[in-house]
Amino acid sequence: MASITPQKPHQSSSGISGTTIAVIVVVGILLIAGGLLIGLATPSIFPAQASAESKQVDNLFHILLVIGGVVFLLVQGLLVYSVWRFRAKPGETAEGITMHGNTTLEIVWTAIPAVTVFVLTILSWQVFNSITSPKEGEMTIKANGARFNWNFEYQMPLSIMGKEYDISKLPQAVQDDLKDDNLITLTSATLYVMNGQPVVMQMEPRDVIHAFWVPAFRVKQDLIPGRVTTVRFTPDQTGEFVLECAELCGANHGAMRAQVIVEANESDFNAALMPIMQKLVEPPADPVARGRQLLESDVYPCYTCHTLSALSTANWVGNVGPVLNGVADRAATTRSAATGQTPQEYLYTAIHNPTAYLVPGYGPLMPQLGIPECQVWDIVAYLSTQSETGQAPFTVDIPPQCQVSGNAASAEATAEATSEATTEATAEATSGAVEATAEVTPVAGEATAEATAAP
Ligand code: HEC
Ligand SMILES: [Cu+2]
Repeated sequence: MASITPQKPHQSSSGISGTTIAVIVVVGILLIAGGLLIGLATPSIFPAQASAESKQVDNLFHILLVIGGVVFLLVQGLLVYSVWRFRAKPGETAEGITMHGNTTLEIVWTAIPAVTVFVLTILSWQVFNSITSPKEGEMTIKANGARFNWNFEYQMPLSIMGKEYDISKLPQAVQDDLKDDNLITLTSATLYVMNGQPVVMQMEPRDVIHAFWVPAFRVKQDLIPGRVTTVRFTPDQTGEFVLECAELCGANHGAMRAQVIVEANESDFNAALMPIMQKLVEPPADPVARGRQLLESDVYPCYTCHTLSALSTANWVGNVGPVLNGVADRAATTRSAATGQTPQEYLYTAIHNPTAYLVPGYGPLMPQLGIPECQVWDIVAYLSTQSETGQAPFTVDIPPQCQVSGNAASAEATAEATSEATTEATAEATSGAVEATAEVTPVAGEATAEATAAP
């Protein structure tokens, strides 16, 4: 025991006795056992392991924790041992002994950490490479982060609705969206994914840096203004998890969360997105109702900055921007006087290009959210009803391309549907001068209809 203590500093390494070796071995075993114990005990406080990546990250973390545990016990053990072993005995007043270097010891305590760090580098690099590399058949989901919420964009075929539509009667915006790829862009405030389906998120912020973090998936990635960053994961457990912003981004950063729902299979996934598509393809004819529906969907972050009593049940209790109660009266009076705009123009600009005019007392904090034009008009229509009397003090002229006419869910079209599944159906939608050819991609086994445009 005494021989590992530096009482005989000139002792050569060849003079290590059998007892010393036994002590080193026993202490070594105790250290490793202690390290393993620390490594095993701590992760019980971890969140669920709900993705393929989470296993790899946790394994790596375990290895780090065990090594860290060994180092911790070694350093603290030596410290405690030395305090006890080399304490000043009663009556001892002499200086301590003088120590010189020990080459063997120095080589050993340099080599062991160097090898350890090298091995960890290789292990970390392997894990990093594996979780960031593209996976086969991965699904692309776009994510937008804006102070202080998230939204997610999906490209989905109309066929998830499970019924036929007369494409020429769909809202113009949906027809335009269908034109290029036959898919409809759905925007959701909840991140829906599928068990076992690899996902690549393509992410962009609307304002400052945010960070995508789903603790249960063990992946984290910054969203950087002016760039698209990606993060990949493969959920392997159904259930509900949390997405949090992991980059301090302003007053309500702590509220910048979203729900992540891992659906069991494709049909559950489609069913989850159906209500969102339904709002697009069968919107209420009244723009005020459409606007309200949109604001209540939490797809845009308005509620995190504004309070609006009429929508307080849909968490409109933010305190970063002006309270929007009575905003229609202000738009019709002080705001139009200050900007020289009509009330509807003022509201449109306040949402579409927020910094063009700043409400006195407020800074340029409201982001340009890239909201499609017709949706802005719907929001303007809804806000025009936010007056003292509850009556809109001015009318909002919804542009023709944003007006919603007939019911696109056509009973005739369903009746005409052929019962065999065809791979593609061509719908010739003639709308004014625009001729659109739409390909309808059916889900397996479903019939498609030939939708012919009304003249
Ligand atoms: C990050 C915080 C933030 C978000 C998100 C936000 N706003 Fe604002 N908003 C502000 C601030 C700050 C102002 C005042 C400064 C200005 O005029 O731009 C403001 C001003 C407004 C005004 C003018 C109010 C008035 O009294 O004239 C309207 C209308 C408005 N916002 C609507 C919206 C809508 C609709 C959304 C969602 C699509 C939204 N805001 C999202 C912070 C925000
Ligand atoms: Cu954030």
